[in-house]
Amino acid sequence: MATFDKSMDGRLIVFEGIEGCGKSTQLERSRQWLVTQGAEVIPTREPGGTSLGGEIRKLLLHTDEEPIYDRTELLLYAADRAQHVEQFLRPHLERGALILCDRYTDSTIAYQGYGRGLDLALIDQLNQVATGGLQSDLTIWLDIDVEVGFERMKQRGKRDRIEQASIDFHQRVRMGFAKLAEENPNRIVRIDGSGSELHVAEQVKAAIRQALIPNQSINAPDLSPPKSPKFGGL
Ligand code: T5A
Repeated sequence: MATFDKSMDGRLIVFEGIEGCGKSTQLERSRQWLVTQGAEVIPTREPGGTSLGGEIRKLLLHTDEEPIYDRTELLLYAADRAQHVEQFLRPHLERGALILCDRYTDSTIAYQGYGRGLDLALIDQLNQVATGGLQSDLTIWLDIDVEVGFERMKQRGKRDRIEQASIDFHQRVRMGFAKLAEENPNRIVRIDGSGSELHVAEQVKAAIRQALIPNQSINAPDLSPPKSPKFGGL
């Protein structure tokens, strides 16, 4: 199994949360802001960050002719991730890019672990196999009430297979993210996603700044920017 080279220059920032939390909106806002700061920013997502992943995404979210069993679902997300890490994330990180990723390993723990009730140790192992140990440098968890997320998704129209799961399922998923944030305080930052887009964007910006500029907080992980001036001016 390939292992992650810790000397990579790039940075991986992940956006997580329940349905309708606003992560895609905030990822795009962050991308625009970071570009104006002179950073080379690459947006991507899971599932579906590669061509193969795009096919897996269709299977996962839009299959309604036959049931997808929980373990099948888990393996499909893992397959998407393995391809994404090897083909996309690792090469871009190696050449020093700043990647913004819509969902990553914590989604599997929250949805398939806490939501579906699959074994958390097994999911950790699978995440390890799929990523070769590649963790996010910063994960921004946009936290909102399940009802608020549902209301936003309702206004947006048709819902996919996972969005159609019960409210209890999504409550468990949210609890999963809360547990993950509690267990990984140096990697996961909780941001209240219920405010206006602009207000949330300001908080996201602050979290990214803190993560990319060294020594800003004694609790911040060591995310010193690479020697290249890629993240200068933040
Ligand atoms: N999944 C994924 C797993 O089960 N396991 C895994 O391992 C992985 C990786 C696909 C599904 O796959 C599951 C989780 C998902 O069910 P997805 O493509 O990320 O994942 O699907 P969604 O979570 O549904 O993502 P969306 O892009 O559809 O929703 P977002 O990103 O949560 O929200 P966003 O930004 O699109 O906003 C939703 C709506 O709210 C509005 C927006 O304009 C939009 O209409 N909005 C706001 N409204 C008011 N105030 C704000 N602050 C707002 N911010 C956004």
